[in-house]
Amino acid sequence: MKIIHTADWHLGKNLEGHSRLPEQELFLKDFVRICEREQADLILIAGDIYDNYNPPAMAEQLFYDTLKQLSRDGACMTVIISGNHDNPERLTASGPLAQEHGIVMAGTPNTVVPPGQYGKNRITGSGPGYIHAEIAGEKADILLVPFPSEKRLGELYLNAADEEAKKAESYERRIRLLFSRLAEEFRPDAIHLVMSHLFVMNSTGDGSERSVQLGGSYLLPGDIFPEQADYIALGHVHKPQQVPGRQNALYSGSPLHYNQREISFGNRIIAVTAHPGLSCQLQSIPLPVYKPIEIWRCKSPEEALARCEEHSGEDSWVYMEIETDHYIHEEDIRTMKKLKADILSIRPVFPEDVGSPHTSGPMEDLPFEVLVKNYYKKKFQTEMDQETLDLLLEIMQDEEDLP
Ligand SMILES: [Mn+2]
Repeated sequence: MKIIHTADWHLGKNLEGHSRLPEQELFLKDFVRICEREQADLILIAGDIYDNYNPPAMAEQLFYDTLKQLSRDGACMTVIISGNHDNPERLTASGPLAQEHGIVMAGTPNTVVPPGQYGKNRITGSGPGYIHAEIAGEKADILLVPFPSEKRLGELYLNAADEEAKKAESYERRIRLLFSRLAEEFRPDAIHLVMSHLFVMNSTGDGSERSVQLGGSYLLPGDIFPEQADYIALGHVHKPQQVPGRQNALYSGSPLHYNQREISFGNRIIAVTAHPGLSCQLQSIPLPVYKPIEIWRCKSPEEALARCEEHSGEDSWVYMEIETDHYIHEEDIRTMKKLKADILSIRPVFPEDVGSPHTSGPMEDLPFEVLVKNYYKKKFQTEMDQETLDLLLEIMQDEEDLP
């Protein structure tokens, strides 16, 4: 069976108020082409289809058009789970209509997908959080764990008059219990798949899910997934990566760079060849950059103007940082924007800021220590003494070490 794994499309997402739908449309066309070329039997979309609870109508239309094409008249099954950005009810509202196109949708961890014919394939059995499918003559069991927020996880156990579940009070222990129970649904002669949208520890920086990282309780260890799984398709982290210590657990990453912190890595989708009882073969399929996000650091307003003229024909998003000793004239700003479309911001960098950590990159990339020192200096006009800094770092460390 050929499986294609993708996630974090964030359809309808803006960049500084500019729509990314034209780029997303280009990606979706490529995606349909790739799935057809690979003759995908099963497509897994691991959450954050949309960027928010009320996506623009255009984004929904794009999504439905794409799903219909992916179906190849019902030959291919597509399984979709919701991420933290999706509205589970809205995402899955079209479920009954989508069934004939082989589309399976799960909004929350307690979703029960009805068994039956899905296009040319079948779901032969199901329960909360899993399906038993027959796809292209092979059996596949898929555990479906859409974004398991505290609340949704709570609902899952609400009616369970079950001492073990109630005792599993910590988030991590409850998720672990959930996965180990669901793994009991794996049949010995089927391909064992897991889909989820969550944050596993050691996944490295992408920026877009920063609040979740800081939320602490949502961080999970990489060994949380069932041992028996042949492939684990994850969403949530935008940088493609493997879960440390778990070769077959991957974040496919998002198809586009969604902010300037994401431009350092390439976007991709994952192709998986799987058969019951055999280990999976993974292949990474790179995606083009449809419209790059660039940071232009210019030594003067004149250089900035020249650069705008030189690159006026290029289709890119640009953040400009311009070294200057005076505010940049309105007229120059207008000229720059006229010469080069899609300048997202123009930031003057004054002599006193040159070389300071603030200008070396986005603030979020700086170590905590540097941020604190900068803040302290700004606030009190004096350097923070080492003792105070050490104390603060110690407290932060203790916080991180909490179970
Ligand atoms: Mn997410």
